[in-house]
Amino acid sequence: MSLGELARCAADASDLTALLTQHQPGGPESEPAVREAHHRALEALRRAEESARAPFSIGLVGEMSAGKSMLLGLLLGLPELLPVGEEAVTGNVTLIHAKAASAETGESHESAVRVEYFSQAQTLDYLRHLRNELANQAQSALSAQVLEQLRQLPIREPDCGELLRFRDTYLTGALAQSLAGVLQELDSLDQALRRMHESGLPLLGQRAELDDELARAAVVLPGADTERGADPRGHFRSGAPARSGLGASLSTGLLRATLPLIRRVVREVRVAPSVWDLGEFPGAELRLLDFPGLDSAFSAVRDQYVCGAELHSVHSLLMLLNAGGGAKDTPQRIFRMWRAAQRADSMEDSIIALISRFHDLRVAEPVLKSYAADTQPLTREQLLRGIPVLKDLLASAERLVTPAHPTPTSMGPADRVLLTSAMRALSVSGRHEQVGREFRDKCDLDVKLPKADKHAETWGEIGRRLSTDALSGGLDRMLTDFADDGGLARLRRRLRDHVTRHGAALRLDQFAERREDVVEALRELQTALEASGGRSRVDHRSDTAVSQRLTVLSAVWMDVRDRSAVELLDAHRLSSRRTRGAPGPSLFTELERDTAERVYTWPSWNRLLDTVHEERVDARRLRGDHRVPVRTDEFFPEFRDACREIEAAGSARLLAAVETWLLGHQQRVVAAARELATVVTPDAYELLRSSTEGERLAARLPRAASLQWLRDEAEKALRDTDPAEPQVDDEQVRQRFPLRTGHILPWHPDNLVGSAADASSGHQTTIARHRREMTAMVLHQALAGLARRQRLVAAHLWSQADAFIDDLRAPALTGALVTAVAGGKESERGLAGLAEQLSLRAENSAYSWKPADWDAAANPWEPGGPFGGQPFDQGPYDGGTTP
Ligand SMILES: Nc1nc2c(ncn2[C@@H]2O[C@H](COP(=O)(O)OP(=O)(O)OP(=O)(O)O)[C@@H](O)[C@H]2O)c(=O)[nH]1
Ligand SMILES: [Mg+2]
Repeated sequence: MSLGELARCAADASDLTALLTQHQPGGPESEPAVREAHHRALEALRRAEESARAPFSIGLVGEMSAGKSMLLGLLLGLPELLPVGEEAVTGNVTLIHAKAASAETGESHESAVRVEYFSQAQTLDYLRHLRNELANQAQSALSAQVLEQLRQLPIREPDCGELLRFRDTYLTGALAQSLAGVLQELDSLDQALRRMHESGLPLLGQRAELDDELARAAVVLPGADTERGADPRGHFRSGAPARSGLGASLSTGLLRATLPLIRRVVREVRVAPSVWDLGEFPGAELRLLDFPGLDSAFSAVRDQYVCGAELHSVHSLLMLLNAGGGAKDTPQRIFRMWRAAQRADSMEDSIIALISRFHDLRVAEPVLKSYAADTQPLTREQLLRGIPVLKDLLASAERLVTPAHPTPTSMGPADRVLLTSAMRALSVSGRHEQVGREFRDKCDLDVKLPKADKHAETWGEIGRRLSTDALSGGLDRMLTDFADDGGLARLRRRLRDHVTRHGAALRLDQFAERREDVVEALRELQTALEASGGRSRVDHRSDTAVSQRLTVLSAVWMDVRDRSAVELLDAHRLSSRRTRGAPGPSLFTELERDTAERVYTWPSWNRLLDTVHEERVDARRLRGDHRVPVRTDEFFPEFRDACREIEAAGSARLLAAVETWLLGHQQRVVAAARELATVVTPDAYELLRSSTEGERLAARLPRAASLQWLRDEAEKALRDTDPAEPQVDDEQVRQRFPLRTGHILPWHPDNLVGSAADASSGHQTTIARHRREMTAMVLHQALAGLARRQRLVAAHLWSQADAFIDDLRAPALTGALVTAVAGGKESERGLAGLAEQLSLRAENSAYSWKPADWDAAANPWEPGGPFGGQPFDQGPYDGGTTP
């Protein structure tokens, strides 16, 4: 399966959505079961389409303060993009839509930030999660009866009242202490809901544009803001976006107070190609998600809930192991959470493990120095024996990324473990020079950067000393890459390789579940429709027959439309008549001939020639008292009139050429229309016309079968826009006039040598040359006028044909034709017809629920197949025991 498959799934989802939207169950007659199933199906289709169209997404996860937020900002070239800080800072998920900025853009920048609140349904779900969490944690302390009461506690409104009353009655004293984590979350949620009600703003299900300060309030954990964490305000952006709508009513206080109701913050970022060329990813786009640290004492229950929900849509994980903290079990826990959220088999394939803040690795300075200084060859084995904390970290990182059953395309574990340091990256990129004072202080850059640089250099030395043989597992390169730039270039390359290699498969894996949901939902809708007696009197089987033919017809029209934009502009190719199927001379040739004929008949030429012949004028005898033969100016009126006439004639020639061109396409148009007529019979056509709306739709069909109306359009365009007198003013013509005025013809200094006879033939040659020049100029003028008209006609025909194609493809026409062909009226196409249409449409779509689609017959292991259904152990491949 490929990305093309995903595109098809998205398109099919969109088609089916259109079908369902067209047939809304409204009105009192529709049953609640149908309405619900309809709603669920639409929802499943929406999610499936979203998933199929979604760009590749990568989540950054790990324990708190592993450096996720900072690393993410640096990857995109915006170190201050996200709030960072020494203790748990991130309290909400941030989704970053990262797109490639244009090549001219020197810097990465952010273009918008918004907050998205939980919907009502999500809030209820979160409340149920808290209830179930309480029940699980209090299991051993409550009597079976009370526990059951808790489990059954109804949650129908976004309101904590019931749960709080239960807490006050049963969850007190020491039990309350042991449940403190969940109870605290319940309290925060209660306060958030109260605060929302007080504000009078219906926040649930809403999204709002924010500025930097508000965006910060929406992600930073309470308490982390003032004491900890750097304020990134405005250092990287030229002015915060203006807020409007709901965003304008939000305040920092309200966002902080309602943080438990926030689903996520979304940021749109344009990444400069000089930082990271996102053009290498499908769609030149990536989604990156910054998660809260998953071992924070502040908000563990909520974090896990929110992250669990978001992990669902993530294709791959960057799992950060904090080198400064040593190996922990948080990553394994996260992995389990992820596995629970996804269903794919080889999840390890889609994890990249980063040993982050690597320069903070706890190794005594002298030990490190001794390895760097030693001149003996060094093996991985020796290094890890001397630095066990690195050995442990590498081992736990490799475990994370090693699939139990590696596939041939899996990257080796060594390819998916990286050493990184945001500090080193910041230092090498030089961006620390641009960050704000506050950020610098809070991240303690003045102390951390030099330390990072020093350690990086030492590690770089060690990397260069390490042996490069297979046993080193690439550790030498990992270390030197880390030393070079904090490992970011290596990370970006790995991500690109990863997406190239696994992108399509991972996205399809994830999509598979959404597809199943759709199939299930459509099947339920089908059942509900049939159970409600929803059978229409119209047989919608004609649907396919009609739409297929309409598609062919509009394809032919599209071809005419597209060719008109090119071919009608080519005067060398257009011709105004056809003789016995072959095109006559081109418009260009015709015009050339017209012009030559016209110019050659000017009386002035004869006068000139007569002068040369009869009077045998010899220029040498020309004196001031001699009669001046012909002046150049005398040719001007003839030249001007010829320009006007030839240009005016161009209009008629062009129209004739357009007509011929259209006739060349007529046959295909008629053939496609005839094909449609095999299903839209005269009876069906009459039925279609029997209503006002139908009449209007029916009017399109005769047009679709003939190009005559386009010819009339071309004529109209020429008539309406061409002025009666061609716009050739004297001044313009004068500029084109090829002879210098005020001279006499045909005396040319070259002809003054030789005899009188020589002079005469020389004069004739000059006359011929003048005539050619004159012809060329008139032709030039005529072609310029013709080109203007060609553009006009081509543009007009293109837009007329385009609008007409839209009409042909409009679902209204298809729908009306289907109904008419099936012998019904438009009014019968309500919900009743949906059951049939649904089953027909789904049959050919990516969401078919018919088992036939799986092609069971082609399964070679089925009885009767080429392998005759033999069990493996009886076949020729029985484990090598066959001689
Ligand atoms: N020494 C060092 N400090 C780092 C590095 N990366 C981040 N930090 C610091 O570590 C602290 C935590 O960084 P964050 O990016 O907020 O970490 P996080 O994983 O997002 O933390 P939470 O969101 O709170 O879980 C900040 O003070 C950073 O300045 C690094 O590579 N080296
Ligand atoms: Mg963070």
